[in-house]
Amino acid sequence: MLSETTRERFEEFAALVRRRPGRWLVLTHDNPDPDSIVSAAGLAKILRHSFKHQVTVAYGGIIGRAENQETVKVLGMRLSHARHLKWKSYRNIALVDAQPGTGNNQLDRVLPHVVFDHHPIRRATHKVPFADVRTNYGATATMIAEYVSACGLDFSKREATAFVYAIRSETQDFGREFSTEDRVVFDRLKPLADLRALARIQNPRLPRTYFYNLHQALENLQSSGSLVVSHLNDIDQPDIVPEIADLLLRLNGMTWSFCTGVFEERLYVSLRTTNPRADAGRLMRRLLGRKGRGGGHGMMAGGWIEYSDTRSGTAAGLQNYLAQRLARLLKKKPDLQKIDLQPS
Ligand SMILES: [Mn+2]
Repeated sequence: MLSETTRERFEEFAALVRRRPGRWLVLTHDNPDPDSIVSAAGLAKILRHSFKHQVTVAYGGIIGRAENQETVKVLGMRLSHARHLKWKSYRNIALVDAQPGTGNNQLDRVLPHVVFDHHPIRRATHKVPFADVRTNYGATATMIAEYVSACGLDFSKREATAFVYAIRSETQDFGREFSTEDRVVFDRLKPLADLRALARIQNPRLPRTYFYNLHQALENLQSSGSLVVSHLNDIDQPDIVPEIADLLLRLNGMTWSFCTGVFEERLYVSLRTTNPRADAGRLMRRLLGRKGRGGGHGMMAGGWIEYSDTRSGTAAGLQNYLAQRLARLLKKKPDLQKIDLQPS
């Protein structure tokens, strides 16, 4: 389950790690998803077991979704919040499932020493001493699993379970972008996984706020042609926004979905499409402009913008403005119509 590229890149990675003594910080992106969490756990395992380094795994934002909390539990991993870190005590920093300069992680002006990611490459990443960015991979976890194998390390039942879930959720059960390598790693780890634990991650207990937000999203549906939009006012964790966007894309007749939600000072946004030839990440950056931060892949993208910083001034104003602007960018009528779900 080792691609030729990984075999070569691993030697380079190993050489860099050997050259850099001292403690390592492995950082996920903010509000980490299973791909980011599992990639961080895998990289920490490599640094600890194959290179005998001390490692702290940390994240920014919130681990919001119940599925993601279960993933952390299954791995039994220790995760620190970035706000509690003593940054000076880490000589080395690795960033997984993200890149510097994207605004979706805690490394504002600091350049990491190592980057593993599968999003389109950013300019700042070219300055990173070791970066392995493979945009054809469906999941960063796939790449990390290959590195774990390159080290000759085995996967525990729990690790196999978490990797399988990460690949599955990141590719939406292989219904979204993925490569042969994702399939190879998935097929190899699936027989090692704990199916009950996997079921527990996939169907976790959910807090009441989840249903409250879902209800709100369904009450606020709008559309213009094959674009479906929904806005959430008060969310208690930003991860609900991409989750609703995924759900809305399943509505018959829709090819684009857009969801927004207000959290603290920011408006979080998520964009999804069924069109495999689209560039949702680029569209997202055009949509948010210079005031926002965002990006993504071909069929999925996300970002945020501080609403007080915009001409709209209010969250609701910005929500309407962005939905109309998106409709225009997609060459659809900017006057979105409310969707009535009641059967006629
Ligand atoms: Mn990812």
